[in-house]
Amino acid sequence: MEEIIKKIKTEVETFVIENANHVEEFRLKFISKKGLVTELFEQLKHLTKEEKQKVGKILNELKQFAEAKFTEAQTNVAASHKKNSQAIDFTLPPVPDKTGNLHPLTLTRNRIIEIFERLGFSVADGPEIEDDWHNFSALNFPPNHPAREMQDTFFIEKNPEILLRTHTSNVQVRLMNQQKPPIRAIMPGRVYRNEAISARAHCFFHQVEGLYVDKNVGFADLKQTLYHFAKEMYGHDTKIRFRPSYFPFTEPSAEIDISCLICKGKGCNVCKHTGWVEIAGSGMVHPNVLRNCGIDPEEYTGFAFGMGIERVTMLRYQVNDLRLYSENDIRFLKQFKTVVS
Ligand code: 2U9
Repeated sequence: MEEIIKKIKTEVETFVIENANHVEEFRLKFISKKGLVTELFEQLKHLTKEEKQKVGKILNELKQFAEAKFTEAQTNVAASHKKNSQAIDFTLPPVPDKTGNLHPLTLTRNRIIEIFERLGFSVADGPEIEDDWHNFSALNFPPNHPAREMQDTFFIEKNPEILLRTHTSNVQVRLMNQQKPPIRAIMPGRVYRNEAISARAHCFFHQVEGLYVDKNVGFADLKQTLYHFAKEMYGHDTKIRFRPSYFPFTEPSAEIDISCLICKGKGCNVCKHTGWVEIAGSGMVHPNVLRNCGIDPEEYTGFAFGMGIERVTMLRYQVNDLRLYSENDIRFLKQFKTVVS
């Protein structure tokens, strides 16, 4: 009988179980009521007491061995069935698209760059931590001039000459120092102001400034360039107007308004019933600024402009709170998903 037990043990060991059918075949063959192992227990009654003790022990071991193999196979087959059915269940709803998207300010900045690049403007970059000269003095802000108060910023305590730039004009100063005209470039970047955070103000925001310096550059060039920009950015029926203004670094200076996109100039809450909304500041580069940057104002003239990217984005997408841009709220950000082919 020991020989038979040995033979059946080998059969149990070599029985290949790959699916639920095999599990059931194994159960029927070895451990069911009519299975081989159960049958061997029946045979025990024909043995002597001593033989029964000896053979019973190995038979019990065989039973435990077969049952353990059965339980393990049952678990494995169930797990692989679950895995396979998940992989091939085409009736399930599609897994939501988890790809990210560009920030609305990046979308606007890219669009602005696209428009100006087609007019021959290059893109220039410079430091956000700047010295007083490149941020203020070179731009014709004399020390203690009230215009500095309007652009209060964050200073480095150990050295008040170093500050966080209040506009990207520092890049223009650096560019003019490095390069001879003609210069035609735009400067997108982050800027800082000492402001309490609210829906309408923030301690940092983003700007795009532009500069065109060459021989015979006039106010008409400025007007036409920004008119073209407004039409490309806001639609071809957009109207534009220039209002006289003051900036230390330009003379003459003008604020630029476009006809309200919401009411098309009729008057609404967005344009405070004027029919116009402000989009940028601009002007002819002040001769002092050209001189400070090593350019002869008798030979060259230039125009410059600046706009807030948050403001352009607000008008584009009707965003009414500046804080939304930096809170990283996915419910806000995912609305700007663009289809990328
Ligand atoms: C140099 C010479 C001239 C850049 C200019 C403005 C007018 C302007 C504001 C728009 C909204 C800043 O973001 S904002 O708050 N900017 O009104 N910026 S002209 O003029 C320059 C710059 C550099 C060397």
